[in-house]
Amino acid sequence: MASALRRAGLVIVALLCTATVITGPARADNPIIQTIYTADPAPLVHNGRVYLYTGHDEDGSTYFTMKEWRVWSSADMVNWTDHGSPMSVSTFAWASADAWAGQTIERNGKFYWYVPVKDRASGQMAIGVGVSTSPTGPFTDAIGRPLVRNGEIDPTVFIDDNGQAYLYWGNPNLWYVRLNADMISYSGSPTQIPLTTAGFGTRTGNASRPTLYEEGPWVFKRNGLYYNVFAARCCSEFIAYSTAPGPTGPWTYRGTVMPTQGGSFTNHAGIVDFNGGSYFFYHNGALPGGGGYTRSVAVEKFTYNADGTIPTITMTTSGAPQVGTLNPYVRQEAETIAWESGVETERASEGGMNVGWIENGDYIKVKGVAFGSGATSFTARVASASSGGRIELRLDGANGQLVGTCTVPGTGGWQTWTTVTCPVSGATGTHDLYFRYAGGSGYLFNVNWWQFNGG
Ligand code: FUB
Repeated sequence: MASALRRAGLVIVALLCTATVITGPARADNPIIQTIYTADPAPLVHNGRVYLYTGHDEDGSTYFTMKEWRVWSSADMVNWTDHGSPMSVSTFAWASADAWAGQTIERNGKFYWYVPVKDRASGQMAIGVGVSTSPTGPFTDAIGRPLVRNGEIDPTVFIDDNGQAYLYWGNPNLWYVRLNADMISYSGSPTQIPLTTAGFGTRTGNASRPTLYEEGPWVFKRNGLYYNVFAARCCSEFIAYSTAPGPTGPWTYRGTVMPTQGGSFTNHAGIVDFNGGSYFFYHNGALPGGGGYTRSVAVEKFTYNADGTIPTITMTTSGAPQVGTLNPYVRQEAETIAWESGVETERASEGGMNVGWIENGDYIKVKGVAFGSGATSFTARVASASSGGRIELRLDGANGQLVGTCTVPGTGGWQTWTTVTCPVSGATGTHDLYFRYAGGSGYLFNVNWWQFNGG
C-alpha cells in the first residue's frame, strides 16, 4: 500500500485507539478496509457470513482507474478477511477497462457477479456477468460477451419471491430487464424506468437531468415493499431512495439516506440484513491519500423506521458494533483484520492470502477476541526471505499489555512456510488483539495464519 496510507494509518489508529478504551461492544473501525483503496460496496449474506464485493481504486489514481474487483468476508462485521481479487477486467476477453460497480447474487449454488466494464469493440460501457461455485471465486466469464450493452453502468440484481430475477442499471437513465432462471440470459428487451420527479426527486440546475437519480441503484424487497437506494445528484453525490409496490414501479421518491459527506464526490450504497440487524455499506475518501478516485468502503448499522422508511444515516469512524466475538482457538487467517498499519496482502503459495510487507512497528488489530479462561500458547504460519523478526501479542492497543512474543526465523523465502509456537500468559477474557511486528530494518516476514492454544 502507498506509504501515505501507512503513515496515515498510524495517525488514525492513534485516534481510534483512544476511542476503543471506552467500554461497550467493539465496533468496526471505518473505513473497514485499509490495505488498499476500495469502492462501490456490494454485500451478500451467505451461510452466516457477509461477503463484500468491491472495486479497487489504484493508489494515486486521478480517474476511476480500476482494473479488478475484490472480495472480503466477515462473520462479525468488524474483522474482515481478504479473499483477494477473483475477477478482473481480463476475466472478460472482450473488455478493455473500467472494473466499476457491480453486485453478486447466489442462485442454485452458483454466484453471479454482474459488473460494468468497457467493451473493447464498441468503446461503450456494457454489463458482463461472472460466475463461480464459490462466493470467493474464482469467477469466469459466464457467456463470453456482454449480457447487455447500452453504454450505461452500475448493475444491481434482485430475485423476487416468485423466483423472477431482475437486473437494473443505468447512468444517466435507469433500466431493467427480466433475467431468466439461468441468470445469464433475459426475456424481453431492456426497459427504461421513467425518471419522474415524483419517482426520483427534483434536481435543480441541470435541465438534462431533472430528477435526483444519478447512478448506482441498489434494489431489494422488504416486507412486501420494493426499495431502490441510489446515488443522487452529481456532484457531490448523496444517497437517496425510492419505493414501489412492485419490482418495476411505480416509484415514489422517499428522500435522503446518507447526506453528502466524506471527501469523495461519489457514493455508492449496498444494504443487507445480517444476524437480525440492518447494515448500510458506502464509500468515502476517509483514508489518508483518499478522495474521489481513492475511495474506501465503510459500514453503519441502522434500524428501519416502523413504517418501513429508512432513517438518515451519517458516516462515522466507529462503524457497526461487532456481532459476537472472534474465536482465537481455531485457525484464523492472518488477513482477517479490523484495522492495520503498514501491512499489505498477497496470494499465498499455500492457498488463500497472506499478510506481507511487514516492517518494524507495523501492526494488525483483530477485534473482540474471546480468550476465555486463558490462552497458553500461540502458533503462527510464517515465512521470511530475510532474517525474520518477532510477533508481539498485545491486548487493547499496539502498545498494550504484552502477553507473548513469538520469534520468526528466516526460512529462505517469502513463500517458504514454517510454523512457530510461543508461550502466552495473561490473555483471558475478551480483548482487541494486536499483532505488533518487531525486528530490524526492511521487510521482516510474512504471516499466513495463526491460532491460540489452551482456553
Ligand atoms: O467506481 C466507478 C464508478 O463510480 C461507479 O460505477 C459509480 O457508481 C461511482 O461510484
